[in-house]
Amino acid sequence: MDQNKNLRGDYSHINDDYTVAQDWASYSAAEHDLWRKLYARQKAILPGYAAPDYIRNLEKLDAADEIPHFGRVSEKLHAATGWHLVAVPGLVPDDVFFDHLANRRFPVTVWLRKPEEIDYLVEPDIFHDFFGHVPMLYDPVFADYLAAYGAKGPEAIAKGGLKKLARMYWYMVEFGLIMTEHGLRAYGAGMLSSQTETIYSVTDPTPNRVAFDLERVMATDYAIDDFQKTYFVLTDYQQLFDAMDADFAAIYDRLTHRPAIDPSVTLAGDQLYHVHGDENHTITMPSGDPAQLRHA
Ligand code: HBI
Ligand code: FE
Repeated sequence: MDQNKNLRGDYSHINDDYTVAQDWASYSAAEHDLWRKLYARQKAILPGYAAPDYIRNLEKLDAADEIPHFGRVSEKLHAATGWHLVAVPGLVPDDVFFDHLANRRFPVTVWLRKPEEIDYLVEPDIFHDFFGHVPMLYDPVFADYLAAYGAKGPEAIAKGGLKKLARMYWYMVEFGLIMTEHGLRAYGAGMLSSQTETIYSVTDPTPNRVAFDLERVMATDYAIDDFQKTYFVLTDYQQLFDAMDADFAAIYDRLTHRPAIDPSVTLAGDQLYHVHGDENHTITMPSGDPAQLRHA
């Protein structure tokens, strides 16, 4: 219990698996107002920057008018991809988190940020967890990937690979980009719950954009308090599911003896996407062919 002492949520009534009651009736009118404001503001910037699958699935959630009721959402979500939402007071220990994912239970924080935190907060709140993460749980391939990813938890903990496994979550669940026929799009929860990073991640020439490679992701460090210096790019979500077949223990062994890669650099072996930053959002693909990005 003391490991939760400096966390914001109320951990005094948690179950063994760190779940709590959502207590939906306890949300105030002001909190529902703030939810609507956050939702509308974020939704407005999605076209042309967020992945089309994410936008379509967000609409299915029908969560614009009030703070969502996890039980009602879980009924629809479970019918679609077998996932449930479970209410938690905030961050939970890694082993607990992985076990929830492996069993298709997505932990969603119950508290909402304060109005003065509308642009940034340190710990994930219900808006980050729900608006950022839950839509992708409707995507059958991504939903299967995330359960398979969770099942990798015990091995990572046993083999000292936790940090490497966590990088996979950070880069491919929180900050993932996908290349679509219309160009780069954001599907990661960390960008999609942030007004500024959604646009930055798709259009700014500054960060590195590296084609997804499991070992490269697991080797790459990250900072939690600023925009990412490196994003990894999928061509489809199936790549994530297929990557779960790799020998993670062998990767952990190989990486143990190597220093982490600084996200501000690229390596000779990287397949890079180059965003030119012009008004047409031209992108040079790893193959070298220029591609035209059109805003949806
Ligand atoms: N707990 N509730 C919650 N939500 C998270 O996203 C979360 C967590 N605990 C650990 C964690 N994420 C990361 O360390 C993952 O990479 C494991
Ligand atoms: Fe998150």
